[in-house]
Amino acid sequence: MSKINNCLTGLDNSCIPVWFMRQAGRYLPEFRDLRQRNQDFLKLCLNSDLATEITLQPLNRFNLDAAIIFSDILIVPYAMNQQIEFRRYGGPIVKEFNINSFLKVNKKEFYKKLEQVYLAIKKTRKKLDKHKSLIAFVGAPWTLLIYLFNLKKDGQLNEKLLEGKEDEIQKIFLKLDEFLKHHIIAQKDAGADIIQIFDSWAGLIEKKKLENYCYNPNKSLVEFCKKKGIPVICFPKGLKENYKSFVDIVKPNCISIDHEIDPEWAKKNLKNICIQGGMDPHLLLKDEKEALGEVDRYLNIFKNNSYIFNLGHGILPQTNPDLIKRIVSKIRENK
Ligand code: 1CP
Repeated sequence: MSKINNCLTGLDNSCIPVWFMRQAGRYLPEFRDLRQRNQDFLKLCLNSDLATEITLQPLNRFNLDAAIIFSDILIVPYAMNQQIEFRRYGGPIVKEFNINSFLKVNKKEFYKKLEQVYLAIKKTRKKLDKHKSLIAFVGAPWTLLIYLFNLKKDGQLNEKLLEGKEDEIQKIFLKLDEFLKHHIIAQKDAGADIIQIFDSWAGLIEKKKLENYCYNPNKSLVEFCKKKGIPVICFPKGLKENYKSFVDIVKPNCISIDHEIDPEWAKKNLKNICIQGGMDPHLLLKDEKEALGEVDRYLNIFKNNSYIFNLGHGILPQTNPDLIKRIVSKIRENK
């Protein structure tokens, strides 16, 4: 059993495992090099050999406890008949969401469109040390809706686009729930050990809609994972003090905190659960001493907890890979 799986299931809290969100990505020269030669991001995700190679790039450099499969949360809407454009800057967009083709999605065709993702998981699992976890993931329905409806404008919610769409949203959420579960189980069957659910835009939901748009959809996916025996990590980014209700209601095996959450508050308020992450990725752009000091702070606060070291969001492209190496060494020395 891997260290992270032991940590998630409460079997062993004697060590602090480590991995990073966006550990495969633009801060690595070998990724930039490969990306330069492969301009189409979607094709890259759907090429099992290249996706395997990218997934393993950070593990070839650093002594991490997990690989996270190189893919994207928007691969699911893609397989649900939507046209996705991965822009070089500004992130991905869905070109004219087509609800008819979305609701008509066929399970067999869905799997067929994603077969390279499952093959990449299979190939990665084969090459990965058996003590290391392979993390697969899905986007939560709300975060996917952000892209389906193009709801985000300069980091803010364009609320007008949601007006009068309650019924449509419920239909979309139901369909997403069904197909996200198909994607979860297919990733598990291909060899993934853990599922992380990214609700990266949970912070944009108004409080009275949290139950419908965040807690309930996450809970349905978490209960499914638990029923299937798959350890599950949730990352409802931006929820602030509502992280507590999220944990109480959704009950994942592990909760990934973002960098707005005070780790002392998390330790006190997020009970009976493994905690992951928290450190501000921007601190990795400052001087090394300050960054390593902050790593120490997290290790100290969570020394008697079930804790997985990670950041409060993905590694930024400007990060120096040598610093990642030093952080990993520091965590290894911390017995
Ligand atoms: O141009 C490039 O090289 C592409 C940049 C990139 C990468 C490396 C994108 C476009 N996606 C990815 C891979 C990716 N996406 C992974 C790989 C595994 C790893 O972490 O190493 C994962 C887990 C994701 C998940 C993802 N995609 C999320 C959830 C996590 C998060 O960052 O909050 C989200 C919101 C996306 C959408 C997306 N895809 C790509 C970008 C730049 C974005 C964010 C855009 C935005 O801010 O709206």
